[in-house]
Amino acid sequence: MAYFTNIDKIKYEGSDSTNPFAFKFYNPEEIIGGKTMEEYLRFGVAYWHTFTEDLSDPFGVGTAVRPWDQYNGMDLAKARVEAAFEFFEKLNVPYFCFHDVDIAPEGSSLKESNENLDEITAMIKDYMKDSKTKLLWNTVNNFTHPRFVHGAASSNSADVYAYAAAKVKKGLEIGKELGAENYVFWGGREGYETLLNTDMGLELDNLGRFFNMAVDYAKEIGFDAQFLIEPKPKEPTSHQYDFDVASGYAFLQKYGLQNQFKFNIEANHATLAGHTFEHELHYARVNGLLGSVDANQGHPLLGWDTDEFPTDLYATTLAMYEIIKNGGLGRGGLNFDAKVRRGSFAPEDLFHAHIAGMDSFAVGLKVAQKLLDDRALENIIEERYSSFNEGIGKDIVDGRTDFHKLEEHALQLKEIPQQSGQLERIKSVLNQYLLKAYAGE
Ligand code: XLS
Ligand code: NI
Ligand code: NI
Repeated sequence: MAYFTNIDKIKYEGSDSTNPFAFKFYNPEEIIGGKTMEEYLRFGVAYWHTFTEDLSDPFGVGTAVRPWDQYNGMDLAKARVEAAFEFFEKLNVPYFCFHDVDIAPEGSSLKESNENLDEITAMIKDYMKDSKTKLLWNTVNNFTHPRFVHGAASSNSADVYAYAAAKVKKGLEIGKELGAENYVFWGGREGYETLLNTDMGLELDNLGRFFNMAVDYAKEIGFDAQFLIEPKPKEPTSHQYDFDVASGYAFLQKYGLQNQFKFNIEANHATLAGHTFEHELHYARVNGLLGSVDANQGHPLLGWDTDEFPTDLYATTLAMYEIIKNGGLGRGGLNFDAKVRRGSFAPEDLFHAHIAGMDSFAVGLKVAQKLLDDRALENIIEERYSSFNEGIGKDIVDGRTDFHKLEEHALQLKEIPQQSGQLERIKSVLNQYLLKAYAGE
């Protein structure tokens, strides 16, 4: 059955196109920096926001009008799979991502839930045979059901901990079955509301044990996906344990997991943590830990995870700058962990939103590649740190100094030359590149 009958395959028509169902900048075959845009950007559709989400918010019920609304239970789950693969094909995306509960309803017992998952997994596997769209990553939802009220792998209840482990075990098996490139752990409710009732040390140790057991089980079943932690500082708990890349990295090192995991970085989580998107990407990159990206954006006036589709070209450019410098995303991709606004309830809006996001990252890729080709920022940075290329600077970098030697150097200094950081000039260079890209230069 077809669900989006009035929409044809979305094609690239160029920046002059007035067709709302066409890409203006995303041209999958165009070569940028030696790779096609499709290979570089590795876009993914998030099943939960696009096929499961009803667009409710804390003040109102769902508004989404979806062509699969008439179904319930397992029929609904199956209709969503059919609609999803039609959507992937029409949008021409290489990847998708899901949580267990997005694809199949929970049953009245763990066993029944697993049976539902098996049935839908088999259906998805079948659809994947005739589709180019592959699984970027899967994960499990260990946060929605009331049993996870106090967390999952950081719960105070050992039974809940075991239940959470059983769900991840199943998630790893499904990932293997569908050939997932990655497996994601987002904290969900792994955090706390108040320290007044929390044993943080025990919770963190339990989390560390949990991740180690997940690594062991993936090895046991021969599931070779890249494991990713997705940091988020708050929401739903007031303090999430994997706050940002830096705290996640400390956690991984403490529990001996730093070689087993990389990070899945979400733009809106970065800003919630008081960072920029590019800060989180950069921090992960320079530590060799940039794995994948949840491509979205927050609202500048709202302090929660609004998960908007990415349209800020400044942000996509700086993000792609990091991704190119990383040599691409490897097995990761750009997953649109983004939902249409509550007012954008029509099925067509799902297409408009993805087209907007894909075009925005295509522009970002083009501008960032040009900035790098011209070494527009690289030269500025290189020059700025040139004092470390010779003399005492070179000795410091080569590890040939100690405090005696440095004091000796400092004592003979008469004047210390300083250079301007030229922030405004650099920002205007960035604008120049963005505007040149709009002009098609
Ligand atoms: C929630 C997270 C979630 C993860 C997957 O804020 O972004 O959607 O990406 O569990
Ligand atoms: Ni996410
Ligand atoms: Ni999020």
